[in-house]
Amino acid sequence: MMGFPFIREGYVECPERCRFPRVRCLVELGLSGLMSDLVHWQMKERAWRCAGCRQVSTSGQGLRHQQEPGRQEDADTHPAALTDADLMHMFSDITKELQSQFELYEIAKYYFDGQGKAVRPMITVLMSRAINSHLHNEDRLFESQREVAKVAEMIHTASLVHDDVLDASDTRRGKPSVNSLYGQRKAVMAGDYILSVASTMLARIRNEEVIVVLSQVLADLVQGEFMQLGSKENENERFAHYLKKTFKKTASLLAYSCKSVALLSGADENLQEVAFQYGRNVGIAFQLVDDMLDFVASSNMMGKPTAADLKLGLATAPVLFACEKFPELNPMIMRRFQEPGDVQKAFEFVHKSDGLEQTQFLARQHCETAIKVISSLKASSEQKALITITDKVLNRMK
Ligand code: GRG
Repeated sequence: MMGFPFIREGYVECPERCRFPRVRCLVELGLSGLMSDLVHWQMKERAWRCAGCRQVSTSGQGLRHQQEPGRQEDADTHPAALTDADLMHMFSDITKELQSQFELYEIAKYYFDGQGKAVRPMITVLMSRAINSHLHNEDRLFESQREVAKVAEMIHTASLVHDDVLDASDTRRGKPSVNSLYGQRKAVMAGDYILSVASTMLARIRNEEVIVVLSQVLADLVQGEFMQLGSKENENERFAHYLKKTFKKTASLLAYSCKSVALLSGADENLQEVAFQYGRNVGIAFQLVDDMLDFVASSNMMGKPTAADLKLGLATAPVLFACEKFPELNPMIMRRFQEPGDVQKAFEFVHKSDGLEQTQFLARQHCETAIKVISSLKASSEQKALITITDKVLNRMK
């Protein structure tokens, strides 16, 4: 039996009778186009996604709510609950935009399956409503701002597709990567195609400043990836190089998406800067935590192998901090952990040092700065949710 995958979404009563009554029910109505085996199909037949905690149960039962330690979940300021209605059609809207010649469409829509965390569109929508509320006393979301949220997710996804080609990664989000399924040529073209459709959607917003601002992200992504190819000989310059790369590769998209929706709300330069700095700081913290998780989270959680960065020859914050205690790491960094045993030794040095704690501390500092800047906005549920998100960024496990 061969068919096209359709995801039908609807809101139903939570099977656990939770206090977040809106539970998204995803019912997959066909086999994935890969002639995947029936077992896989049955596993994915029903997935319940709670709007409150975003916990997913693929069996359709046993949904569990997880509260963060020491934090009372409040439905009024919960980031996912606040953005779920705005983003509920995002993936189907994006896949509609991607309609094309059959195979290109299949490949391009592969990651728009609701399995990503959708952090960028969520923050973009929250920022839109927080600024609209601050400026106009109404938290209505403009259609153009919703488009920016979609474009942000598409740029992110295209960069993931290209990243997996460059790193020859076999898995992404716990499933086979696009390149492993379709080969690198088709994957590169699918990434290009997602970007080109995103560019058209951006142009359709018809705001020249937003086009300029979001185009900068594309240049930054490529420059950030390029910077990652080289390490600085001089140890003092290494951390600055790493932070600059981190901004370009990860934070730029969040920073400029936030700035774009501020622009679309009619924000002046100061307010645009507030939005930009919030996105920049949360984005840097997000990447620092990502780099830390590479040393602590299990492969299952991350959907990719652990110590993947070391294996790729990359010295991230935990290693750079660990160098202070273990200068033996310096030559390993310069040879990109290529000698036998380098990866294992570097991994151990990081765990024997305070590199992970220092990375966490730096991420926390960036989150505190993000909270400080966003606190200058008029209080609203969305402004509070933007503060809550910093906590989620710091405590995330995947
Ligand atoms: C095609 C625009 C374009 C760029 C090419 C390859 C490249 C240049 C840039 C790489 C950018 C990249 C992949 C940065 C990593 C950012 C990051 C931390 C990704 C993981 O984000 P999550 O955890 O992913 O939000 P999910 O799976 O939840 O969507």
